[in-house]
Amino acid sequence: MSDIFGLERGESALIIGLGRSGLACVEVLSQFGVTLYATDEQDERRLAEPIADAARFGARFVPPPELGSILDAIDFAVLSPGVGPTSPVVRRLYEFNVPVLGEIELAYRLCSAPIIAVTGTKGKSTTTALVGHLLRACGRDVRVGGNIGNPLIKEVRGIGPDGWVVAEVSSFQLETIRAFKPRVSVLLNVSPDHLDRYHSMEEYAQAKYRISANQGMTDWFIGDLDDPYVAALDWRRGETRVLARQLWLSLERPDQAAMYLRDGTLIYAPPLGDPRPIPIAERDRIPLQGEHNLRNAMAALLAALAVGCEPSSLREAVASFEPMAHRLQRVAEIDGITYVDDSKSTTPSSVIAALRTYDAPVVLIAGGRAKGSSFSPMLEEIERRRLRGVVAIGETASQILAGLRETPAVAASSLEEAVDRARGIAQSGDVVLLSPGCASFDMFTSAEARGQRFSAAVAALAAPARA
Ligand code: UMA
Repeated sequence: MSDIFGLERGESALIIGLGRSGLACVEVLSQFGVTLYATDEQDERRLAEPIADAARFGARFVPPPELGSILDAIDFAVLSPGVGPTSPVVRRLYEFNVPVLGEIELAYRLCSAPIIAVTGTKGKSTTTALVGHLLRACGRDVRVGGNIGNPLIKEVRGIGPDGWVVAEVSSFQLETIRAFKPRVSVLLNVSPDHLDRYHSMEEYAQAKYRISANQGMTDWFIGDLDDPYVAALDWRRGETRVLARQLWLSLERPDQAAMYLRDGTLIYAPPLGDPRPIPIAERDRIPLQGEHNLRNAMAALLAALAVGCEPSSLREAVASFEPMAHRLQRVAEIDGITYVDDSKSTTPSSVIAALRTYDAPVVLIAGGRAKGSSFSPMLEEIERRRLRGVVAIGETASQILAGLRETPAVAASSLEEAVDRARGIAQSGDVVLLSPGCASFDMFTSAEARGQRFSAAVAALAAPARA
């Protein structure tokens, strides 16, 4: 690119991956008069629809084996987050020294509003949505996008410097940032995930740390002091990687935190100006369940405070937040049994967080496609908490069954059968919890589709009782 912060008519770009991010880039770049090519490593016969969508914006599809014919003419390439750095197409681009950017980086370069970026293994979407909600309630013009589902590049268009963009960013997206410099970065937690893409936890954590890589001393970094991978960035340890001003939340070390819990109330200790602690909100009025969600709320509140929201307006704002679908979402109570959809739980550690939310006996429905994380901590938690039972589904069902000694566990070949079996095991007062701890792609098109099927199966349980 001739100017790293601009796009010039007549430049040529290759879009890699024709999913949501790729198609959004095609649409936006077409408005800048960029000559567009697109490629995708999936079987071309299954790409008819996205190829046609891209063509509507003038992008020509080039199958990966034919890329050699255009690479000399490409000024830059835009990589979809799902395409890993070792993919054959990406290696090819590196050989030709073509600059490779991610969609987040491109969005940043086209954005005139300051950005609040949120990452972490768990809780990213809830925190991102809550930050957006808090800022809106405080009267700000806000756009929310990124890994949460709607590509950021489509949200940053049409918002001015007085507005705010709240971006959920994944480790995949952070791999390909260059200049991306959020005004506020939030790192919630780092626990094993995507170890089918990263060689080690260290490598995964390094990708997450990139969220603050370009921040300066007038920016803000928000982190959870109780998470060892995040706390490793604390300036008090002599760590100098994060230049931004740091705001820490903690439930364990209130004396070192800018936000902590005291007698059921979240307290803010301002790092600048009058240092007297300010009560922000009572724990009971935050409509999110579980300790992990309390931490998400604390991070979101710190982000809102960092950008100047009045403490007094945040109390009501946080209380009016509506929890997101497929995240510990209570979908029904039938015969005294509560059914909870936590389909967005795709790592073993999010299953642990979900189990810790409930005091009542739980029947857990878990399993799906593994993402490289060890199941041991999750299985230990299941045994330790003496669950009423486990119904295992998907590709990892036999692995889950084999790992349990004390807990009654059965397999089911469909989600409908799993719900039926869970109903048979559960007693009045119990919770039937779908918290798979795995990706959904072995049985469903997405975690959302899995959650919807769960709700439908639960609704079907209720139907005969109504008839
Ligand atoms: N493809 C290749 N080669 C590959 C892999 C994929 O050509 O090696 C092609 C596929 O054939 C497909 C396209 O790339 O046509 C898909 O691209 P993608 O996987 O990047 O998916 P998008 O639809 O663009 O969605 C992405 C994010 N997906 C991933 O990071 C895997 C979405 O996050 C995000 O919501 C969306 O951009 C908008 O920003 C989803 C996700 O699972 C929710 N994220 C992971 C997570 O949360 O753990 C990181």
